[in-house]
Amino acid sequence: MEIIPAIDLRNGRCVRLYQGDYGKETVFSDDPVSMALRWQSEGAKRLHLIDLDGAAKGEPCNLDSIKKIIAAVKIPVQVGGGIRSLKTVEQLLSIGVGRTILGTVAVEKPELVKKACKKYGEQIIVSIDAKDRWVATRGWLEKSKVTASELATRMIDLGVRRLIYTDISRDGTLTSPNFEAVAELVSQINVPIIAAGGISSIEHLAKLSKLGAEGAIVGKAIYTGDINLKEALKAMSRKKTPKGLKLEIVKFDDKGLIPAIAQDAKTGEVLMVAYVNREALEKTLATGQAWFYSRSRKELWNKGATSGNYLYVKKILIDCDEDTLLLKVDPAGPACHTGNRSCFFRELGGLSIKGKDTLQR
Ligand code: AMZ
Repeated sequence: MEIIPAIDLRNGRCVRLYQGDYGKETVFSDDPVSMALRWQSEGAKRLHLIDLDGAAKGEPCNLDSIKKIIAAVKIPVQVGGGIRSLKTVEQLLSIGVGRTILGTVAVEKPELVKKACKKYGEQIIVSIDAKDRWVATRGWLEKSKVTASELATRMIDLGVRRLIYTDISRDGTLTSPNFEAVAELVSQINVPIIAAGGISSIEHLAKLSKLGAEGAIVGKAIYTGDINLKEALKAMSRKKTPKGLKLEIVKFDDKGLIPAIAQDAKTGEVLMVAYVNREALEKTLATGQAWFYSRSRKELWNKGATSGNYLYVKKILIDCDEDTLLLKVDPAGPACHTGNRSCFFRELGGLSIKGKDTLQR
């Protein structure tokens, strides 16, 4: 399970609120960039940035801090708070935000969520922030007439690929997460769920992982020291999937994809390169046949389902920086759709032989 440190921004500072109450604020740093660098140096693979002024005002107010954080860190960031138009989504994506988080518009302008998902896919997350079952909006200052579970179903119907669920009564309280609500959502909804609110120990993280949460947002606990981020990341990465691949370490890009090279397990010949998303990888693990994700058709494909030229996967390796997979395969026939054994059957011209000679060691 992914652990995502939160940086809540208010007036350019890094703060935490108690149950989202703007009157109950603790300032943890005047320098959000140094906080971001700290969480990155402790091993975080992603940051969760919330523009609290933006959430209350209805438009981004801490863009400067967000830009500075993006420029300073190497890891992707997801940003929420005040994103109420497609234009704002685009503005944030254009400055390097990996994923945008929509809250209020999920209740007030669902058609905008639909459009955004159609255009930006995995780069759109909907945050469902609930207090006593009811979803809150506009900086959590307003209560809607929709329950978390109803909103979740509506959002999936609109094409939302990932949800964050926050229990407002527990947020910033260092008590415990709302495990029941997370379990209910995970069983009800078939997209990844990231849990937030009240997480204050490694045991809480372990339990959320067991319930099937894809990720957990940790806020106050890492600022107070109740959770040591480094230790938590270490503890959670120990969990292995049945076949030994640590899915947690796989760095899917912001479209949820990672390139996978297929190599003949016997001859070492490189056969093809394609992309996989989490679902394709899980299907590969479950079936032993290679599954990929087609970026042009925007769907999963089982290699060989049409041609009969399946790739039977013997082993999956991940590279040193965890952003490329190597599938050692036993091909049932030619891997390339042209009928060639490998997709790499053409030599690209232009490399001068003279250059090759002079470059020889
Ligand atoms: O703490 C709060 N009062 C608060 C908060 N953390 N209010 C909103 N938010 C977060 C939501 C979500 O990630 O959890 O802001 C985002 C939603 O913002 P908007 O502007 O889309 O409703």
